[in-house]
Amino acid sequence: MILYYAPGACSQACHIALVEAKLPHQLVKVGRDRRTEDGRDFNLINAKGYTPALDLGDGTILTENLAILAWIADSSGKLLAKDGLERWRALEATAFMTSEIHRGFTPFFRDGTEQEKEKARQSLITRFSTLSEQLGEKQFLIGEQMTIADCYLFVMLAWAGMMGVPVPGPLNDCLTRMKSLPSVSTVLAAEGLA
Ligand SMILES: N[C@@H](CCC(=O)N[C@@H](CS)C(=O)NCC(=O)O)C(=O)O
Repeated sequence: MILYYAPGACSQACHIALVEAKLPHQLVKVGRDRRTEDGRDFNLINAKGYTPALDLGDGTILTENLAILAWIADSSGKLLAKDGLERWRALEATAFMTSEIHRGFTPFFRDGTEQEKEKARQSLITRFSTLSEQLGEKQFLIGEQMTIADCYLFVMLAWAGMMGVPVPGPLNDCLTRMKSLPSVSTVLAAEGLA
C-alpha cells in the first residue's frame, strides 16, 4: 500500500489512521509542483491532482479522505465500529470535517482577502464549537476509543492553531492528548514536522 501525501496536509489524517491501524504502507511525498519525490507526474497517478491518494497495493488508486479513512478502518477492523450508531456518528463527524471544516479553511490557503479570512474564521469558530460540544468530556469525539473522525480532527486542530482560529478548551486538550499518542508522533516525525 502506498500513501501519496503532502506534509501537514489533510492526507495526514489518512497517515495517522494507517499507523494507528498498523497497516503496512509506504509513503510517497507529493510537492506543490504536483511531482512525486521520485520525480513522477502526480496527475498521472491521481487525475484530481490532490492528496491524499492511496494505492491499495495492486495499482488501484483510492481518493477522498472520507473513502480512504473508511477503507483503512474496514480493512483493519479498527477506528470505526462495524455497526450501530457509533459507526454512523463517526462517519457523520468525518463528513462534517471534510465538507464544513476543511473547506472552511480555503481563504487561508488560497490567498483570500482579510475580509474573507475573517468571515471564514467566524464560521470555523462556530463549527469547532459544535465539535467541542460533541466531544464533551470524552477522550475522543465519538467515545473512549479513537475513530477515523479523530484522525481528521487532529489535522483540523493543527490548522486552526496555524491560522489563528481559536478553539474551545476541550478541543485544545484533545489536541494535546493526541500529540502524545505514539501513532501521531510517528506520523509527525515521518512527515518531517516533529
Ligand atoms: N476532497 C478532497 C480534498 C483534498 C485536498 O484538498 N487536498 C489538498 C491538501 S489538504 C491538496 O492536495 N491540495 C493541492 C491542490 O489542490 O492542488 C478530500 O477530501 O480528500
